[in-house]
Amino acid sequence: MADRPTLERLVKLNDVWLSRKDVLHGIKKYDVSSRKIRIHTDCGEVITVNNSRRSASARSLRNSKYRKVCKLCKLSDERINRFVAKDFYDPGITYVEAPVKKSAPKKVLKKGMAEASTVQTAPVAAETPQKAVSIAPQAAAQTTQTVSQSTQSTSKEPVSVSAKEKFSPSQRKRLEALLISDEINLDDPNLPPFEELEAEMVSKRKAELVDIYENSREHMLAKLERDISAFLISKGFIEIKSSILIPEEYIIRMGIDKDVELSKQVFRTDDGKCLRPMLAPVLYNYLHRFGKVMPDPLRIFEIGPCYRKESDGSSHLEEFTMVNFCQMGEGCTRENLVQLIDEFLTYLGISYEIEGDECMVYGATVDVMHGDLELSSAVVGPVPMDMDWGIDKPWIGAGFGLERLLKAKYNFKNIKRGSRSEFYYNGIYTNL
Ligand code: ATP
Ligand code: 9VF
Ligand code: MG
Repeated sequence: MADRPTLERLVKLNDVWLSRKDVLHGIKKYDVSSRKIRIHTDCGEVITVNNSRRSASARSLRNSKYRKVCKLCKLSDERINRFVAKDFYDPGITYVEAPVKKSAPKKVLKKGMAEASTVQTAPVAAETPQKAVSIAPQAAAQTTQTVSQSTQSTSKEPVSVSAKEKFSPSQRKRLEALLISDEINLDDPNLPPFEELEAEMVSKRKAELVDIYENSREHMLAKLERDISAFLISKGFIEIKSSILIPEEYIIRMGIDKDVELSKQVFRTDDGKCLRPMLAPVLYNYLHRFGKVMPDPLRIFEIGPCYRKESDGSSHLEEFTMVNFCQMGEGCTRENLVQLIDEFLTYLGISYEIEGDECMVYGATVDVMHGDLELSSAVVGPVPMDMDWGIDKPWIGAGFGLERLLKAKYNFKNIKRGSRSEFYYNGIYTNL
């Protein structure tokens, strides 16, 4: 028995098309991509369908049952008869028809429901210190605006059903994805019906995206990188851009042996290389090389993508952006490190607390926290590993995740909002 013919083959053989309402059309021409077929009918309609053997379109074409013939297509009797008689099929082949499954009806996902995320809370404008620069002024301004608008629009007659019943799980997911902050409480029983609320939020998000397009046109992650570079350069740090693909050997030289957790998180390529999980190895090499060239103290930094296999969702990305700044030589004290971190986070307008911690790479670390979120691990060297990198001077350094900084700044529930993504632009859901 042969497999069912593809939709593409059916279209080619039949030379006619059955609309959803079982109206028979002539096919003037059709285009095929790897996933879709676009049919141009003789009457001038253009229909795009999935190029699937199992689709409803494929099934109707195999069944040859039509309700009426399109008058505008002016189909000849011969074309219609050929379709009905199926005399183009190879009589030696029995085609398999898909058994009709009596399972639960397939859930039809509305646009964007599949990639829904979690609700966010409002940006941390209130705690922004005076010296702060704005990472993404639009996002903050828009959020504030939205809060006041939505307050007005929810002053409706109370609805008797409880909020839990009000939205189905998929409707809730869709609404959560559309929220940029906690501008709307989805448990509020006075909310309008789903369709109305969804339409209102979609139009706000569209307006915000258009506003970005007309005004700043800056991506919040890229803008943050630029702001951090400008800050560190102004503080005397030299900017580095090194390879993202690094020798796997560097991981081992960082003391991360095969049986260590971080080693299992490394994305390896098949030529003894890997995607860097951190910036430190190459920065070590720079300290060694520039240490021979530049005056003391030496200040260097790099900002760029890092990769780790992760399983925990809302604060971890597999592809994230790290800034690592470090100083070698004079003045490498804990006090100076903390002072630098304070100036850095004050400049970015992000509140923090300092905690002591331990890590397997450096031993004792100075962890920078925003609530429960680790923004950075910072270290006061020297450490024994320095020997393996040809470093014999004291150093201080800190590594911050940029997406975590955005999460803290805008109070995003999920780190994905500010990450490299096709689903979010500056925290705004893009599937509108
Ligand atoms: P965590 O314990 O939260 O997994 P970590 O201690 O493994 O983080 P470090 O190696 O100290 O992370 O990296 C320095 C900084 O880089 C972290 O403080 C964090 O801001 C950021 N970072 C690390 N891993 C990730 C990740 N998977 N996604 C986003 N940011 C990350
Ligand atoms: C602290 C975070 C080893 C002297 C070239 C710079 C640091 C930063 C730790 C980072 C890591 N270390 N993700 O080192 O600044 O390396 O684990 Si240097
Ligand atoms: Mg850490």
